[in-house]
Amino acid sequence: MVGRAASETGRVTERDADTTNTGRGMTSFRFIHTADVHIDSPLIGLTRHEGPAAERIRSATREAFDNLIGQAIDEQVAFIVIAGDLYDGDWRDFHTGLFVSLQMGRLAKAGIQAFVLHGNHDAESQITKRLTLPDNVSVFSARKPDSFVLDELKVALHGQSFRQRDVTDNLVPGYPDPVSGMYNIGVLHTALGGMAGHENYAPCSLDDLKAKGYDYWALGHVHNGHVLHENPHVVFPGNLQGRHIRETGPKGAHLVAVEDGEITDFTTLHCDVVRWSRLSVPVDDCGGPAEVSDRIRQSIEQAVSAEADGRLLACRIELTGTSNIHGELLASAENLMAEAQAAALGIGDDAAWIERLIVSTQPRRAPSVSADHQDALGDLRNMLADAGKDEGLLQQLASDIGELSRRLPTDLRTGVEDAALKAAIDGDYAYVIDHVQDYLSARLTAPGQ
Ligand SMILES: [Mn+2]
Repeated sequence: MVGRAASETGRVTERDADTTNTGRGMTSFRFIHTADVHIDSPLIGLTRHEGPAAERIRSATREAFDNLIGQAIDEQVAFIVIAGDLYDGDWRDFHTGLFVSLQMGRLAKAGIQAFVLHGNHDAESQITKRLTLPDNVSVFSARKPDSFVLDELKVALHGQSFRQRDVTDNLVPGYPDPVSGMYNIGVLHTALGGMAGHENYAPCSLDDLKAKGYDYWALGHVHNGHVLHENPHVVFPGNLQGRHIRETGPKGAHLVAVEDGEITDFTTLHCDVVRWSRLSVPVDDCGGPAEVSDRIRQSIEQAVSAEADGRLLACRIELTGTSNIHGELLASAENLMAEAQAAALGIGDDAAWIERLIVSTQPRRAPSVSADHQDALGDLRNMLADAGKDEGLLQQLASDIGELSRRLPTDLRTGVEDAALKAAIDGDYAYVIDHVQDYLSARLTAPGQ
């Protein structure tokens, strides 16, 4: 079966010397490459939501992994590779580890090996609780680059787990030379040269990877799937299950078929049980909120049939366009959100769930307001305009908001899309005050106010 190259089956270099130069053997096998499973990742912002859809989202990372294991068994793959961040962080209790033991046990029963590498989220220093995993699971060492050899399949896997969260060295030069006569798979958790929205851990270049002489680089860390190169293959599978609105679209793992050292089939297995989607709903020609609600409902229904493929579709709705009722929309955002939720529930069978509704329309013309209103609004505008130049106030905001935003996790800080929030985090308080002015004006001039 599998041998850790340095112990049970002799050092890689010795094996290398033993191998007569016959090239790769005539073997064929299939394996699954996955990464960034983030099991039991806490879903930020979900606490205020209830109901079956929210429950579904809470358990989604587990269900997606359960799907993956099921597909590995159905496809009778030889092994699976998990290229980092199987766990999201330290386990709250042993349930997370027990769930993984259960899934690995399913693989063991089907005669499937699993090769696990730890990334920044599940680095040695991050995980304090441990469980002994079944024998079919091999974990790459965090001390030094490690190799595992599958003799019958003529496969060698090389990798190094993260010892601590912030690995800033290029790990690739330390990885061993390819074992000749074998199919060499490099397993690495890396941000490569620094991909947008990802901490630049274990940086390396595509050229470093290509030059190593391996056949396949099973990468992890970047949550958007990319095939960066073919022959040798350099692949980020993306995460297995989207966890929030910045992780939209289908998510899954790759099924790779290799015959005589060549990839003959490379497919994507969609394992996600919840799919995230941004729905941009143009409302330019809507004369009132009822029409807007209709438009929202149509948009949800279309997206469910076009994108969800039977899964729960978690939607962020953004109302766009130039509108005669811009102020009214801003003022009734809560109501529109409830209408959107009602429309989602109306489709039935947990087909859709609304994460948020954002009013991003622009006013078509200046709102007409009474003279009294105009005076009061004028005062407010002047006050706010002065506020933007008030050093004392700006300093107060810098201290209060600055303190809050420094406490936010990096991925939240870098992922903010709301313009006012982003300005607040970036320390542009004059913009924040300006934005408050637009919002207050719209609220105060909306009908019924
Ligand atoms: Mn990572």
